[in-house]
Amino acid sequence: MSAHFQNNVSIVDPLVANALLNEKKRQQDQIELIASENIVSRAVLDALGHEMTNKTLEGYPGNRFHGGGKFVDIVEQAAIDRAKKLFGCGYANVQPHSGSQANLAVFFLLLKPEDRVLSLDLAAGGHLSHGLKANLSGRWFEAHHYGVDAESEAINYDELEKLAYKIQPKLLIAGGSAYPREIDFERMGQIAKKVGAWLHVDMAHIAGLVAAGVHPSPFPHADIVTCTTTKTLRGPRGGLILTNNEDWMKRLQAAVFPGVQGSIHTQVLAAKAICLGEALTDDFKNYAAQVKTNAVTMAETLINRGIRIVSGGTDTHIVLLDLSSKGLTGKQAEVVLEMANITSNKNAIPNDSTRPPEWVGLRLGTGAATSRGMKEAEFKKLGEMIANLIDAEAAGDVRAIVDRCSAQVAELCSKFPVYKE
Ligand code: DSN
Repeated sequence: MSAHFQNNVSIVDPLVANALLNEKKRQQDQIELIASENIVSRAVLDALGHEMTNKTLEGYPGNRFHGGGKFVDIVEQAAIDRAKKLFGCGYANVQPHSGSQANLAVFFLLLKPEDRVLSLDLAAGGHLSHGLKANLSGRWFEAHHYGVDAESEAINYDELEKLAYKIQPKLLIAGGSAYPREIDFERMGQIAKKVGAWLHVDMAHIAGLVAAGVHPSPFPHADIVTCTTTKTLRGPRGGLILTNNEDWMKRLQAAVFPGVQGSIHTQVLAAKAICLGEALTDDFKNYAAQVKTNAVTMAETLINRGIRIVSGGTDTHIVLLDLSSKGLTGKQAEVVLEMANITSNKNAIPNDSTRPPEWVGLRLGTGAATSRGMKEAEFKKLGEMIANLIDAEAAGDVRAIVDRCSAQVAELCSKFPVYKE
């Protein structure tokens, strides 16, 4: 057998092998609080590193442009069937390479260039693929945005309705990447109908919570739903598109392929099928409920320590901190947390600066650490550590606190290990 089939990465490419090893160790040694991350099962990892990656296929199960696709057909059909069952909808396209690609396919299906869309403002928790000027969606479509209520920092549906009447969008988009509160999909569906728009829900962040029934479902209110499989759904990097509109299915397939994508990431399809199967279990329902409980615990702990939480709390896995009263930027907090091996990300908060280095928000999420088995006691501890680190950074003297928190993080990481060797 040739060396090509035998030599592993440490023989072929020590530089990459080393980075892979270090990344694995980083994941064991750090507590991951980035809200868009999670830790997939060993089974999902098996699929991602599988020989199925060698297979090139275009088209859909039973109707392909290449031969040799019968085993990929099995996994794609399983992913479709499981997605439909999990989210209670009639049609699923499981091919999008990412959430942004899924959104692009929806635009390709429903809009013409310069059509109007109305979506959540980025600083209020929206997503760049919903019409940011620097994104294709903002260049090709006329994007308008709704924000959040100045006081509650949650969506004000009466205001949104007024704006929707004024803008008359063709597509109303719900969802985003830093909105911590439950979204009233029923009300949004009513608003969309009143103004003659379609409702597109991008549930990328909360898909796992929706799957487990701990966040209301966008169905039957949404016309079309997209998500990633990555975040609370705890699967591989990739996207899904879901709908109940039978008339759209054929055009939706064409919008994904050949509309915005070429061939499928075949091994990712297998990983998607696995994660969707996992999400149908009672274990996953318990996991998702714990994700939410942990977020509430962490938010309450931080509030009790005098840190302002945007919207005063959370109904999801996201806890968004406003560090302005501490005189800190999100970046400063992100750096000091990482010194203690806690990973997070700076984020805009409502009415924040448009310049990322000046953002005063820090976004935390509970999906990944909950996958390690951490519960309320650990998230209370994490909340206290984060508050200590922020206070120390604000006081300009972090060394002792960083040392103390690093030791506590190391203890938690060894008690809640990730993958076995
Ligand atoms: N949208 C980015 C985030 O939420 O972090 C990546 O998915």
